[in-house]
Amino acid sequence: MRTQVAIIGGGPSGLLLSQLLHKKGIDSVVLERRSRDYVLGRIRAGILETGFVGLMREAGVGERMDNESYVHDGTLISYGDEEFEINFKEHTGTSVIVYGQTEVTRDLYDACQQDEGRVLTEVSAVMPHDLKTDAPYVTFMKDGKVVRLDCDYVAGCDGFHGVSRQQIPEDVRREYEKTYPFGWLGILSETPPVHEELIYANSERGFALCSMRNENLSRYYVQCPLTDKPEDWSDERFWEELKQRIPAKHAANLITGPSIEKSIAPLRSFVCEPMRWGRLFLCGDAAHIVPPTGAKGLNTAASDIHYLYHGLVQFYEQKDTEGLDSYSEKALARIWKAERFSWWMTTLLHRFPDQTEFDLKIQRAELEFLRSNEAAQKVMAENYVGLPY
Ligand code: RFL
Ligand code: PHB
Repeated sequence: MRTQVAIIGGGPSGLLLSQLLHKKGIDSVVLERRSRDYVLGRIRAGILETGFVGLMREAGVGERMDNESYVHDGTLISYGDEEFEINFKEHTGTSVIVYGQTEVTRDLYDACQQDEGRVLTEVSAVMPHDLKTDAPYVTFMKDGKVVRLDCDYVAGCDGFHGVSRQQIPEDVRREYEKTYPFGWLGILSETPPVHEELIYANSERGFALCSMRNENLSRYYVQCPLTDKPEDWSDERFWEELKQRIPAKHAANLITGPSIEKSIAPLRSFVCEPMRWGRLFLCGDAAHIVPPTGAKGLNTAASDIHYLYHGLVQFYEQKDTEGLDSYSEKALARIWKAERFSWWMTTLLHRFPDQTEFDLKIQRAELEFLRSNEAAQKVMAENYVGLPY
């Protein structure tokens, strides 16, 4: 088999890249080790920046998103019973939208799978080869047979646990990592959201987040110890804990119901440098992870795809490799700023096991400064809606 761009991983990064290239007449094949239903069953991000929205439209898959998403002009931040709003629209002129990763991935699968053979699911033993030559290829197993896919370039979109990053030799690859001593327990429930905007809550019992997918589907999170298991948390225990972490006036309005999904995710900051090695380009979670507090995971994946897509178009249309040559540098410059913002929001809003009384006073002072200072609010708003590509 031959294609122009072999894409390892059929999550949002890989599918978005494939669909954007397709619109420009550039061939790609996506190799995904799971089934489509498995990928669509993963409940993850919910907030999309306008940059992401623009890419979905450019890929020709923006219609359902434009009809069914919800525009959010701001967010609430609370500490104890105190709360304040950060108005994104006022400070930046832009907003974010709520449209779940599940929906993004579904729209992309529907578009990509219109082309027979562009997305191959349930493949195994995926392995890129000869990445430092002009003739790289990827081998994999499909239906019990070994297949060879020749290509010009390989996009490593296979998430944090994929094979792509490991292809960069250890003496070239540098990895920067910070783990946090807690996780997020998240639930999805078919109940109306407690408030029209998201609520990021700092409380003495730990962080909580009230988010949503639509008017009858809510997504809530509470900070929990890494040793906890979802089975330790009955729905009742979850709701009781959430109520104690958000301001009383919202707790009084909270409509509870059975959870339809419950999972715990650890929090991590991680960056791999460089993001290019020979003909391999890493994108999204394959190259970097942020804690979810700033809602940047999926959005940083999208900015990588933006840079790589433009680099590939420049190569195929003008035989110019400038965009590909500067990919790693451009992508990393934006990533590190998103890493900083996600780390900052995580530090501002969570309880850390080793926090001293002094640390707590500083955290409180920072919240009060943000509450009262327009410049600080503008900085937060600019980062939250997404820095320019
Ligand atoms: P993904 O979504 O992990 O997709 C990678 C795909 O590659 C496949 N794969 C392979 N395929 C072939 N061969 C191999 N060897 C392969 N190894 C892996 C996988 O099956 C998968 O389909 O990465 P991508 O596309 O870069 O997208 C990134 C986003 O998914 C991610 O940044 C966000 O979901 C992060 N994230 C969250 N971000 C937010 O902004 N808000 C959230 O609330 C939020 N919650 C989450 C999250 C990530 C989580 N993970 C990764 C554990 C919750 C969780 C649990
Ligand atoms: C979500 O709705 O899942 C969500 C929203 C905002 C975040 C993280 C997750 O910061």
